[in-house]
Amino acid sequence: MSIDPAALADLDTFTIEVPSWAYGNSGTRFKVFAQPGVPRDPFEKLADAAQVNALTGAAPRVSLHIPWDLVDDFAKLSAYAADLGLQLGAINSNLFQDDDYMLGSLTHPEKRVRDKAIAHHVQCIDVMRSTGSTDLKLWLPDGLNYPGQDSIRGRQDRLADSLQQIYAQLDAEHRLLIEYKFFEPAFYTMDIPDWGTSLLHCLALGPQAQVVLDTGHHAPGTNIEFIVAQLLRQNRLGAFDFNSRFYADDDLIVGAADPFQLFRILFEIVVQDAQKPASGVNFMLDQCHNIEPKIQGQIRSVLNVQEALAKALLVDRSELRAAQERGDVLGANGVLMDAYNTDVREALADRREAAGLPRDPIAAYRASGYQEKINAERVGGTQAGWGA
Ligand code: AOS
Ligand code: ZN
Ligand code: ZN
Repeated sequence: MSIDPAALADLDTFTIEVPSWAYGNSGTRFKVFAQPGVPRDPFEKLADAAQVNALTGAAPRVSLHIPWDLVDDFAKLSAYAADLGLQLGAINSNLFQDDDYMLGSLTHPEKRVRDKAIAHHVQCIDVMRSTGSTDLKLWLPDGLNYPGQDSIRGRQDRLADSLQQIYAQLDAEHRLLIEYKFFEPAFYTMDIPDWGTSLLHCLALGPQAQVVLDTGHHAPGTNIEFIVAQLLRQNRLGAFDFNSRFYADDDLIVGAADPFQLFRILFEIVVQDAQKPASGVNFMLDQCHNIEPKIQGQIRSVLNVQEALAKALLVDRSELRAAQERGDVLGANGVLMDAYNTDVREALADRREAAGLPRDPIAAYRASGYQEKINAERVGGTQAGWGA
């Protein structure tokens, strides 16, 4: 398939939000492999994120995590981000690392614990007012390990009440992004296990509540692009947490495990024009680079999403619709596969060169000397919090 550069125009305005925690040391429950040069504070995380944006031109926002990224002066952090050409993005709350939350946070049987978890989100909303962030991302690790441990229904009722109290604190420009996950850290039930539960709570809360789809949070074989189409149709897809999985919530580089699935997901985005900024969908990464070099892993991730989107934009939509309408099964599938099997890398390199960016951002990073510099300067880098 030949590539009409005009077909890729939407890539000019398509941006990806990177997570601060991807730059710090992290690991699994078995081991955190510390790497040289990792950031010692949120300012250094932003300096690393600035490399990704400078070399790709497509990653201008950085998600923060509270408490991992707590600083005394968020206005100063925000100004530092602006100096680097960055913007502070979604604020992620943390309901999974406080001893009080062992049996749940927003769903806990004790009101004291629920109030503590709600207050944490009020703190996050205060941070948003300082950083200018508009997205509060809530991942609920609550759940049960054993049947009978607690009331499934009771936890939903308590969750609805807690979420309503958080939602009431939002400013008009804020969104509450509610993420789901089908297992882990709980193994019998999660209290927000699937997109349906997240959507039900969002619908009960109001229009400022939307669903976060983490691509690593589904049972094997789940058709994720169907969920994307359905949530977009309801105007309730707030954001992605992009990553790759082979077995569970592996948090590997997006597109590395199944680039065809990433293409199909982004095609459903393109079908409903959600790749455009006006859609409000926040395309975020949520990955932990345990054995990969951190900054290069982020660059690779941004490039993988761009490549998948470019292929989705190349689908001949009129030919596809005609084949679908005449019931031409193989013809319609062939239209999609023609786009997926198109090598877009040179066309994307041409676009980067025309924009004054390096054709090969990873090679440019490796040649930049930045990694050697931070390896020499930084000693005692922080952990992201994962696997800590
Ligand atoms: C955890 O599995 C979820 O993917 C969370 O979205 C994420 O890792 C967390 O928000 C980090 O702050
Ligand atoms: Zn996530
Ligand atoms: Zn996850």
